[in-house]
Amino acid sequence: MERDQLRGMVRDLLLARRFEERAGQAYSEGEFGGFLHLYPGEEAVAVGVLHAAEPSDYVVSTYREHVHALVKGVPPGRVMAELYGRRDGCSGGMGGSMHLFDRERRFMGGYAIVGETFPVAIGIAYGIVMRKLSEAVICFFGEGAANQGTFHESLNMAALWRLPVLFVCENNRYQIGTEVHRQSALPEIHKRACAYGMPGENADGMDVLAVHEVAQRMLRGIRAGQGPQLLELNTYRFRGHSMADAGAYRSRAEVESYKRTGPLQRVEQDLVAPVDRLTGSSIALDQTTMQQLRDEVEQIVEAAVAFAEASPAPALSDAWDALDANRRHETLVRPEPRHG
Ligand SMILES: Cc1ncc(C[n+]2csc(CCOP(=O)(O)OP(=O)(O)O)c2C)c(N)n1
Ligand SMILES: [Mg+2]
Repeated sequence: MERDQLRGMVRDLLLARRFEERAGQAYSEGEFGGFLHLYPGEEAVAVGVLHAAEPSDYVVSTYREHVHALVKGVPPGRVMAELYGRRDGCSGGMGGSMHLFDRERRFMGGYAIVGETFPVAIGIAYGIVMRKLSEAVICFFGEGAANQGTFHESLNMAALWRLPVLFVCENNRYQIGTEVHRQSALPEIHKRACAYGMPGENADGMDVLAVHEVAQRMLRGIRAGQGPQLLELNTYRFRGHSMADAGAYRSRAEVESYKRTGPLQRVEQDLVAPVDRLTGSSIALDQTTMQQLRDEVEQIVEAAVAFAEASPAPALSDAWDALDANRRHETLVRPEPRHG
């Protein structure tokens, strides 16, 4: 790995953490409403996988998707403006936190329904096969979604038709307040791959370099036409399920133990320490570089907030113009503005 690539990954880890903390703060201050599911603790998953993606690869994700959008290249200001429900948001301010979308960057949506991502992913992948392209679809989902019918149906179909999909399970051990062993007969989700005749692997989702390495290898195979694969990444969320969740079902000791070995702590230990087990001292990041990166992401996030705050709310007519049926067929009649 080149030093610049490593630097980019560490920068995105820091950006992801800071963006989410700042979004949580703005939400607590009443700057915007709706649901808000934050990602601290899980950053190495999105960053490691998406640094192995090509710009031509597609991404579909869940409601916990801000970081996936950011790392796929959606500008931070447009993501923040969407959380604020503003016109310059990446979904025109009409989707909010759970419905980010950016066709140009091939970020094909956050989805609020558990298990909704799978059929969307295989539909896009089927389009890639029809056009004989060497592109991949990366489908992120939580371990809670692995017991939805759409998981089984979609993985079966993906394998049968050799669709180019990397299914990425973000196993953070909890589905809101239920721990995985209470919900899943087989909590090691990657082992289910054999039921569909596809390769399945798991890796430490707290270690960004390990994630990157396995995702790169799997994606290369998928783009080369080898069919779908299932990757399970073991991780943990440091905050509640959403801003409405105080997380009383987990002990403080458990949360603290994960925090001590979180993705940013790993970076500090592995990349900054004088003896670098992973990369060799020639590309290791020093403390000065780390501080520069922290300063850089602070500026990016504050600029994103300023951008969001300066953006107006969408007008009612924006919602009308966003209807795809309107654009394609013009069969619907715009309602007369109401007076009084
Ligand atoms: C079909 C469906 N059922 C229930 C819900 C309510 N719900 C929202 S998130 C969630 C838990 C999902 O857990 P997991 O897939 O592990 O994702 P995580 O939040 O841990 O990232 C549930 C049950 C929903 N959104 N959709
Ligand atoms: Mg979960």
